[in-house]
Amino acid sequence: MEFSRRLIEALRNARSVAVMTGAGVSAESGVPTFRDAQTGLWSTFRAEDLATPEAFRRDPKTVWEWYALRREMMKTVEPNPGHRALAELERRVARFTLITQNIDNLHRRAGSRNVLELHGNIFRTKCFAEDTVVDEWLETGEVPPRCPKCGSYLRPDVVWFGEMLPSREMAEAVKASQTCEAFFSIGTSGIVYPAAGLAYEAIRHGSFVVEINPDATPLSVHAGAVLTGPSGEILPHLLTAVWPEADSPVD
Ligand code: BJW
Repeated sequence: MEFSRRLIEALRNARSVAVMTGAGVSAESGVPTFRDAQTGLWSTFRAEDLATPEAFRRDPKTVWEWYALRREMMKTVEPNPGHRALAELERRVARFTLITQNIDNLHRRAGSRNVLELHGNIFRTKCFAEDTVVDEWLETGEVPPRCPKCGSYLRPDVVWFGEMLPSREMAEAVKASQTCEAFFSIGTSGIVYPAAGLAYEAIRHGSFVVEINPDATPLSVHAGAVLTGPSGEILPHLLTAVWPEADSPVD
C-alpha cells in the first residue's frame, strides 16, 4: 500500500490530530453501517424513520425493540484492526482527539481514551421525559420499561434526528477540529450534521484533512488526501508507513 510523502510527513510532524469516525469503522467488526443496517424483519423500516423522537412517541415498542436487537448484536462483536490502529495513534501523537458518531463503544474497548461520543452510546439508557441517565429499572415485561423515578418510558441514550448533540462533547469536538494540524474523516458518509461540518471547520483553520472510505463522499473533493478502501486495512498500513521503526500497531 502506497501513501504520498506529503501525507506521511504531515502525520509524522503533527503535534495535534483529530479523528472523526462513522459507522464504516465498525463494518469490519460485523456491525452493519447505519444506512445498510436493515435486514430480515426490519428491512421494511428505514433506519432514518426509526431514529427520531416522533417515531418513539408514535411506536415506542418498535423503536425500543430495534435498539435492543442492535445492542445485543453490538455486545457480541470485537474491535477490528482499524479501531486498534486509532488507539495506537493516540499513543504516538501529543494531542489526540477521537470524535465518533458511533454508539457501539468499540473505540473505548480497543483502548482509545480521549473519545467524544457525539451521538451517544447504545449501552446507556435514559428517561424519555426527564432526559436523565437511568442505570437500573424493574423488568416487568412491559416494553419499553418504565423510569423508576417518574414512570415515563425509558429510551436509549443516543441522539436522534432533530435532537441536540451533547453540548460539552460538541464544544470539545469543534475546538479539536479548529486547532488540529491533521484531521481524519473515516468511515462516514458525511451527510449528517452538525458532525459532518467538523471536517470543513478543520479545512477552514488550515488543517491537513484526510478521508478514508471505500466510497466517495461530499468531503472527498475538499480533502487533502483521499485513501480509498476499508479503514481496517488502511489504518494499520498507514501507521507502519509513518513510523516504520515502531512495533506493528495491531499486534
Ligand atoms: C466504510 C467501510 C469500511 C463502509 N471502512 N468506511 C440540513 C443541513 C444541516 C442539518 C440538517 C439539515 N436538514 C436536517 C438537518 C438536521 C439533521 C441532519 O443532518 N440531517 C441530514 C440527514 C440532512 N441533524 C440532526 O437532526 C442532528 N441534530 C441537530 O442538528 O440538532 C440541531 C437542530 C435540531 C432541530 C432542528 C434543527 C437543528 C442530530 C443528528 C443525529 C444523528 N443520529 C444518528 C442515529 C444515532 C443512533 C443510532 O445509531 O440509531 O446517528 S443518524 C445516523 O447517521 C447515526 C450515525 O452516527 C449518523 C452518520 O452516519 P454514518 O456513521 O456516516 O454512517 P453511514 O451508514 O451513513 O455511512 C457509512 C460509511 O462507511 C459509508 O460512507 C461507507 O462507504 C463507509 N464504509 N465500509 C471505512 N470497511
